[in-house]
Amino acid sequence: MSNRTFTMIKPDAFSKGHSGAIIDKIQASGFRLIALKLTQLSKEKAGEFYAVHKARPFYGELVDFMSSGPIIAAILEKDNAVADFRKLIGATDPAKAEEGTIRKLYAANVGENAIHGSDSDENASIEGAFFFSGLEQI
Ligand code: FUP
Repeated sequence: MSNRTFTMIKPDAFSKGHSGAIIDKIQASGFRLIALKLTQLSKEKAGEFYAVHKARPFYGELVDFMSSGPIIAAILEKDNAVADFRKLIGATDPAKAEEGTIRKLYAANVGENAIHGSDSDENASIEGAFFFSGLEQI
């Protein structure tokens, strides 16, 4: 699955009405939509998704934020998907993100940073399967 990545439009960007513009930008950058859904994470599910950050001081806020409202989860396909998508979304902290990146355009701060992008092929596969089943068919 090295040509696929996983993304979430986070509750901040969704509630501000940026989802359409963000999906446009993703598609205009050459990513194809493989799977997409509007959903909301429970606190428990958000905690599970971000379990790798459990020991970090921001974990509680991160779980509260990620379960605070609807998100859009999607699987995307493109050559070099993981690295190219990380470049498209920009640095975790929007203040450090390059001009034109999704976080620079739409994120308020490091906690509420508009969008998620998997950081490895392995995590793209794990995270996609967290939200979507039947992936072997698509
Ligand atoms: P990224 O891979 O860019 O999403 O960043 P990380 O995996 O390092 O962090 C995951 C999420 O934790 C971020 F999207 C937001 C949150 N976070 C904070 O709230 N504060 C921090 O200092 C770092 C991350």
